[in-house]
Amino acid sequence: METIFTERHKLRNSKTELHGGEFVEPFERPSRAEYIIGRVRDVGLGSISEPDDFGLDPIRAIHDKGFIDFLQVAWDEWQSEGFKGEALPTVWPARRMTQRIPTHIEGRLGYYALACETTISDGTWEASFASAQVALTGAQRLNDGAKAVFSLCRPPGHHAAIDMYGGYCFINNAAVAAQHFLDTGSKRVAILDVDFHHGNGTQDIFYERDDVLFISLHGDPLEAFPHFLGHADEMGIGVGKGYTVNYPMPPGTDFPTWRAALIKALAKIAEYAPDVLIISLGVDTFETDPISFFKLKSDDFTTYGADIGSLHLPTLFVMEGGYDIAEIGVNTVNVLQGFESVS
Ligand code: SP5
Ligand code: ZN
Repeated sequence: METIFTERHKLRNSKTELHGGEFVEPFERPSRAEYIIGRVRDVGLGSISEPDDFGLDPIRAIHDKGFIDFLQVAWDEWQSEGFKGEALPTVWPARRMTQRIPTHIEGRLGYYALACETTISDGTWEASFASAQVALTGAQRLNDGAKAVFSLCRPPGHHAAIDMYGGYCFINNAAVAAQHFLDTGSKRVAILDVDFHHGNGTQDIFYERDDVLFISLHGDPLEAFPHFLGHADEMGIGVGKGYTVNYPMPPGTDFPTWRAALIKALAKIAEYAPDVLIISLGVDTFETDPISFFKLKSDDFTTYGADIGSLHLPTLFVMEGGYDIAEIGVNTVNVLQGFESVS
């Protein structure tokens, strides 16, 4: 399997994450991608290629224009205020307040943020843009005939909504790839999100559409980030009704339970018969992930990779989360090797 990767991910190198009331080194850090690409090389998964440049249009096809404009200037405007730390919001358009977009950067941060653990720092836009190009290049490889491709995106994307960033995500790479498929001939796309966290951004983007089936397996939002989306009764609206499917699961969920949900999800995907399948691949379901509560072991990733491969669909793997950094390479590549073992 070919991997799409660029060192430009390192431009996202924020120094701070708000965690437990303290500023800590971010869990989402550059070494994550280095461990993954290292493992891709060690096992000889396949060739590693730089992304092509598809520009801003495919990103604007998913995200709000004002939001994308904001991401491009936020760090500079924040710095112009003379602030010493990284950019994060301190105020939101909360219940019974207006949704008018402020002019001051502090107000705009609150308007466009869905969470404040994620700071905006120098290079964040550049890395996010490059990450989207990695996803787009993987999608184009499938269009050109590849059976499966690994887009080693960083920063991740699945929490980024139409006009909101957060949860370490700025541009929704999987959604941008899905729209690219639709704009280049696909009629139906399925996105299966196996990251520990609910893919609230992807759900938001496709909630009223029937050309993208979105299925997510995740920690119950009553107990886990993003806390305000991802319940089992969210199923889409309008023509999108039935095209969003959520499998929230409780703390301590082990692989047999998780896999039972996966098998149900795979059956729904097979029934939908998409032209292409996108996997939002987060490995923060691992038993020793520092911020998550599922109990998957390294071998389980191989097993479920094979389960996904048994669908025999053209498949684009888009990297999302995973924070046990020492094991992130093994767990991620196990999924890809499991997938290949049945293809
Ligand atoms: C892409 C992705 O995986 N984003 C995840 C963002 C999660 N950010 C907030 C995490 C809050 C974690 N609280 C954990 C308490 C552990 N005891
Ligand atoms: Zn996650």
